[in-house]
Amino acid sequence: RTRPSYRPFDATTRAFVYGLQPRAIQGMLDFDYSCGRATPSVSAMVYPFGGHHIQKFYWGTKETLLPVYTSLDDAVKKHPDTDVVVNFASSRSVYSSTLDILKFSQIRSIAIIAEGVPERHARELLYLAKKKSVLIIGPATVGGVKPGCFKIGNSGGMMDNIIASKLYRPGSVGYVSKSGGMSNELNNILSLVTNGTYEGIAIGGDRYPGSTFIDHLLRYEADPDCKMLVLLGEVGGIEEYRVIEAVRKGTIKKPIVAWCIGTCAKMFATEVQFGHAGSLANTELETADAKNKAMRAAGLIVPETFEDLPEVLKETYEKLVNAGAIVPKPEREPPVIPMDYKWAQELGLIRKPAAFISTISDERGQELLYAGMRISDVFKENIGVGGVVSLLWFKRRLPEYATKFIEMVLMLTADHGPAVSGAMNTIVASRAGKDLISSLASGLLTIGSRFGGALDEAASMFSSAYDRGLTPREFVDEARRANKLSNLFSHLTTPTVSGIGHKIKSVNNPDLRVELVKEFVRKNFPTHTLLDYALAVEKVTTSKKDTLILNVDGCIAVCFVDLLRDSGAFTREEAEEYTKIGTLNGLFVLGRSIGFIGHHLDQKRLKAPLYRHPADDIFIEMNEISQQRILGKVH
Ligand code: Q5B
Repeated sequence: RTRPSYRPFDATTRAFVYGLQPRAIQGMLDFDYSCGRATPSVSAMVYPFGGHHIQKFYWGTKETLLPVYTSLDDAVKKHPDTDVVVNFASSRSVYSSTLDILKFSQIRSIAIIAEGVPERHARELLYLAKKKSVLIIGPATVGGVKPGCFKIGNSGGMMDNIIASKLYRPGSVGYVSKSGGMSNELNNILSLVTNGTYEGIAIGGDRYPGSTFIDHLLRYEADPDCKMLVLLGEVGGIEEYRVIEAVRKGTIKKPIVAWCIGTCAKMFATEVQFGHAGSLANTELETADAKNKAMRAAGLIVPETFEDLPEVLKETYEKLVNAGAIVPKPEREPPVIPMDYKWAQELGLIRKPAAFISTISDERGQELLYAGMRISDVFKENIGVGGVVSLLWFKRRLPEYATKFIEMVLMLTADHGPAVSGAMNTIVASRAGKDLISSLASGLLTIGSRFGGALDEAASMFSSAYDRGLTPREFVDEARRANKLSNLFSHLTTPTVSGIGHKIKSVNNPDLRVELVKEFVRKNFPTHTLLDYALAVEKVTTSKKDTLILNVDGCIAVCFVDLLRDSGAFTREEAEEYTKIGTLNGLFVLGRSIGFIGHHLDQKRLKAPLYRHPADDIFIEMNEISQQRILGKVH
C-alpha cells in the first residue's frame, strides 16, 4: 500500500464492484474520465452467477472492456492493484459476501450499499473489519466521493450534477454526513461558497454504521490537503458527541462547521422516526437541538439554522483563504463528457431521423394498438380475424360483410389437398427433416404466377380491360397477342390471362370454392361489376377449352377489386394502390399458410421418412441431339 492510512482513495484507487451494476459502473467511469484519470477506477466486477465473461462500457468517447469474475478469489489474483470493493449485494446476501471479502488482505476498504442489513450482522462485520483495519462505509449508503479521484457507486448523482458541483477536481473541504441525499446538497453548497469538496463520505443512516463521523473526520484532520471540515449529523445516536470530545481534546484542530438535521422533531407531540433507521432520539441527548447546542459550546462552528449553513461555510472558508491556509487554484474548464444517447433524448437535447416509419401498430403504451384500436377492444367488439386483417392491412375498420369476406377467403384458400405445388414442397421439406418454418417457407416459395399467386395480376388485367372498355373477346385476344409476344422474348412462358384456367377443375367439374365466393358476393356486396365482367370472359375462354374457367385466384381477385372500388371504404387511388402492392396475393399466402403448416405437422406426426422421387417417374435423357429434338430445335 502506497497511500497513507488517512487517504484510502486517490487518483490511482481501483475497485471491484460486487454485483452486476452496469449503470453505477458507467457513472464511476464517466466520473473518472471527467477527472482526467488515466485508468478506470473499476478494475472488474464480481458476480457469482452466469460464468466468467466481459462487459463493455464507455470510456469517454471510446469503449472499454471490464471482466466479470465469478469469485473474488479470481478477481484478487488478476488485479493486485485493487484494494476497494463496492458491494452492491442485496440485504439477503450482503453479510456472507462481505465476510468473504474480508478474507482478502488486499482489500482495504469496503462500501456496503444494501439497506435493511440486520443490526446483528452489521455489528459483526464492523467488529471483524476493525480487527483487520479495513475501512467500512455503510451499510445503507450511496458511499462517497473524492473529487478528481474516485467515486463510490452512484454517489454524486448524474454527470450534470457532478460537473455543476465541480467534483471533477478537488477542493479543500472534507465532509461527513449520514445522508447520501444531503451529501449531494453539500457538494452543491460547497461548490458555490468554497472552492469545493475535498472528500465527502455518507456513512449511512443505520444505527450501526461500519465507520462513523469521527473515523472520517480524524482522517481529514490528518490529511494535509484537507483544510476545513464539515459534519452533517442528524437526530438520533450519540456519534456527534465523539466529535465534540475530539475537538475539546484538541485531536481535531482544523475548523469544523457542523449541523445536526432534525431540529423540527420538537414540533411533533411524540418522538419521530425520520427516514433513516437510526434517526430517532431515544433520549434528550440524542435530539438535534441538544447536539447542535453541545457542538456550539465545544467550539464547532454551528449556524443558527440549516438555511444559514452556506453563509457560515463561506465565512469559515474565506477566513482560511485570508490566512493563506487555502490557496484557491485557477479553475479549469469543466470537462465535456459525452452524454448517453438515451439520456440526451429524454432531456430533449438531440434528435435523429428515424430509420423506419411504421403506421400500423404500436406496442409502446400500456396497451397494444392495431391501427389505433386497443387490443382489448378488438375482443370486446369481436371484430374477428377479418377485422384484424382490415386494421393491419388497410389501417381501417371495414364493413362487416367485407371482414366476413376476408375470413371466407382465408377459409377457402386454407388448403387444396397434398398434390398442389406448395403442399408438395412443404411435405418434401418436412420429410427431409426440416423444421416448421423451413417447410412452410419451402411451400410458400412456390406461390407465384401459375400457382396461387395470380390474384394481383388477375385484378390488374381484368380491371384494366374493363376500364378500357374492351369486350371480353377483345380482352382475351389482346392477352393472347401480348402473351405470344412476351414468350418470344422470354424463356419463361407467362400465363395468358391470370385468374383463368385450372389443372383439374373445369366447366363440368366446377370448383365449388368459386361457386361459394360468387354466391356470397352476389348476396352481400353493393356491386359486383368486375365479377360479372370476369364471368363473361370465362364464357369466351371455356368455349375454347373447358378447363379455362375463372379459377379461385381470379374469382377472389375480381371480387376484391369490386370491394375496394365500391365499398365506400377506399378512394379510387387507394383501390389502385392496393392491387399494385401485393395485397391480394397476401390473402392466398395467409390462407394457404394454414394448410402448409397442417401438412408439415401431419408429416411429423406420421414420422414420414426422407422422400426420394422414384427414378422410373423421371425421364432422363443425356443425349444432346435428343434433347434438342425434345426442345424442337432439330427435326
Ligand atoms: N391456357 C393454372 O394450366 C394453369 C390459360 C390459357 C388463356 C389462360 C394455367 C395458368 C393462369 C394462372 C392462374 C392460378 C397453370 C390457378 C391455383 C390454386 C389452386 C391450384 C390447384 C389451389 C393450368 C393448356 C391450354 C393452352 C394454353 C391455354 C392455359 N391457361 N389460355 N388464359 N390463363 N393460368 N393460376 O391446365 O392452345 O393448347 O396451347 O397458367 O390463374 O393455383 O388446386 O391445383 O387451390 O391450390 O396446365 O386451385 O391455366 O394448361 O398450361 O397446359 O395450357 O390452355 O395456352 O392452349 P394447364 P396448359 P393451347 S389456381
